[in-house]
Amino acid sequence: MKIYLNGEFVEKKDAVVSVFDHGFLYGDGGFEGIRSYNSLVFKLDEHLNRLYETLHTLMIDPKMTKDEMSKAIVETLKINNLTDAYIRVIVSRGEGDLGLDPKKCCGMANVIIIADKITLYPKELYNKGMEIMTVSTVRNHPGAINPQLKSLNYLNNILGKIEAGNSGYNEAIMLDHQGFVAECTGDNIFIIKNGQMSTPSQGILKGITRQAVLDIAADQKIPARECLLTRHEVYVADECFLTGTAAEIIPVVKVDGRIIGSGTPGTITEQIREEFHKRTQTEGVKY
Ligand code: PXG
Repeated sequence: MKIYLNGEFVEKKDAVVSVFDHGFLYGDGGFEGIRSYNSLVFKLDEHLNRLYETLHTLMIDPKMTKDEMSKAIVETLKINNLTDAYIRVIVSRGEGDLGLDPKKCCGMANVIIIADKITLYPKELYNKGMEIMTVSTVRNHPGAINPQLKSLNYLNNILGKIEAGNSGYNEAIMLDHQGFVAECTGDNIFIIKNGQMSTPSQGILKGITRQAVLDIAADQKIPARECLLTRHEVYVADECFLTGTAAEIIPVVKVDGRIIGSGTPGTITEQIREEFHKRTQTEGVKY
């Protein structure tokens, strides 16, 4: 496996950065998780826009244009002979001293691109649907670390994931600072009730897969809205599913012990999944 590290391709064992990197010391940096299918990078521009927005707020300069980053991603896929891959782009603050102050860092961000294969959940969960719970760990307050930042500080989500795992669940709903349903630890959430699709509007990472699903809904004339959602509305929904680059689209059939709809993946969920799959095979940046 060859890894892109600051403009060069190196073997996995040589892909190392300093222990003084503030990404390691403080989670000071940003990242993206991207997928390619059938030699097409899905929604590459959208992922790069989100990455550069995160870096803008963090005031980290990767010293690469989006175009150069895009080329580096494609090169990483080609050099590793991957037609279907999960791509992790990491931009960390770079080396500094042991203090917090980013001004004392060298100003040279570390840019890393790893391309590999992953499947997040067992295949049968996609067919049967998943059971999830709500965890007591609240999603970051938008005035603290805005959930829209895809920063290297993922402790909020990791604490949620640990809580879910301790109770035997793979994934969990996190509420926002006002008690509304926000999202899951690494996925956005959707419900469908009486033909109407809804997804939370606040306290979330604006998922690229979430937007792809909203676009499919618009094209297929399925009414869809971004709004505030309560747990009650999730419990009484006809269908529920999660979206994420890693997870793709996964049906949810039970939440906090409440059966959702018929307890099997819903028909609109399946319709959306099918179209999503079709688009991933035919849309994207060719390499
Ligand atoms: N919400 C959060 C908090 C995320 O981290 C999503 C939603 C989905 O966004 P996209 O753009 O991917 O549709 C994410 C992204 C993992 C893992 O191992 C998950 C993400 C990132 C990195 C790792 O579960 N999810």
